[in-house]
Amino acid sequence: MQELVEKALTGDKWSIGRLISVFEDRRPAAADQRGEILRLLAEHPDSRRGRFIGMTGTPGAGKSTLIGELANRLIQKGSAGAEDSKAAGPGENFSVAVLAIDPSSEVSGGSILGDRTRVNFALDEKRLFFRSQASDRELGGVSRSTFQVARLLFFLFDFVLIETVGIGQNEIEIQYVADRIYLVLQPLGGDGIQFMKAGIMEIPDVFVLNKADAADAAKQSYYALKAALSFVRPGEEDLVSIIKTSAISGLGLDDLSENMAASRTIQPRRSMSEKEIFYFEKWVRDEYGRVGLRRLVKEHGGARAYIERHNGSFDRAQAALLSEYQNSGPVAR
Ligand SMILES: Nc1nc2c(ncn2[C@@H]2O[C@H](COP(=O)(O)OP(=O)(O)O)[C@@H](O)[C@H]2O)c(=O)[nH]1
Ligand SMILES: [Mg+2]
Repeated sequence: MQELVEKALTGDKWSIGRLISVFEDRRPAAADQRGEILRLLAEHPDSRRGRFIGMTGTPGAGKSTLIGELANRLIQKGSAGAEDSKAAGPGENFSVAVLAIDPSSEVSGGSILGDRTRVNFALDEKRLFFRSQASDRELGGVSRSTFQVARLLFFLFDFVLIETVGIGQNEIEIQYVADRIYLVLQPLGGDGIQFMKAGIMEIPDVFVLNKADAADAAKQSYYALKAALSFVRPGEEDLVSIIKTSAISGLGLDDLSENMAASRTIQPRRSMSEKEIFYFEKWVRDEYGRVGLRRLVKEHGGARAYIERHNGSFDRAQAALLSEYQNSGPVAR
């Protein structure tokens, strides 16, 4: 394990893949292994404390294409260093992991969305890592193991870009893991109205108007977006960042990657332990339903108390609950 961790920290893709498989493993024994891996990483002088960046928006808006461009730009940049000792050291460049929630099962037929190849990464580039996960439709779009894998990548990369698809529950949920959220819109996509309905306009830190190579359409959409914002986030419409981009012509990509690089030094929205409490609860709900969650609250005072009782370790708490519920079933006695 020690050796895998050492190698993963150098960017070795095979080792990272091996570690990821432990974080995607749903068997009880894997929880202990995860705890051990994270402990080794947390103590290691070379480990990072990455920022989670959510890239969200309707299928076809250009998220994957933009992510490819952004990732390749971010690894050319270095951190300022001093104020953030756990980022790339001075003179060192950023490292970037992309976690794409694969949409291929999203739409029946699916073919228009089978787009994992759209991100062109040099395979031997150690500062870039790409992983796609199948989305779990019935569980609200985000894969069960997205958060698990994200908490591993947190220690290995300066940025973890998470691409989520569609609009609905999964888009709302991204706010619990992402430190900064970019909503990618395409001109005249009618997205504004859709997003207003779904309550998504409240969430993004930055709006990205992509495909601005269609200049007139982009201009119209810009004003439509401003109008929508003045309605949904009154008083904020001049404060929220709107960046026009074209992944094709390159317009705005430097601005967008600067904006993203700057997020390396912002305070995360939620601490890792807050995120863990949210996802622990979600995990109990997914795995054991409301009955299981009710028992957690009734017998143990809820997710926060349960994790605290297990030395503040998400993984120990998970292993403990798995064996507890396995022995008696999730129904409270
Ligand atoms: N004209 C134009 N097309 C774009 C732009 N960005 C992406 N596309 C195209 O839009 C389609 C969908 O892009 P994709 O990145 O897969 O969107 P995603 O579903 O949001 O990940 C592809 O055919 C891209 O080539 C852009 O800025 N301008
Ligand atoms: Mg995509």
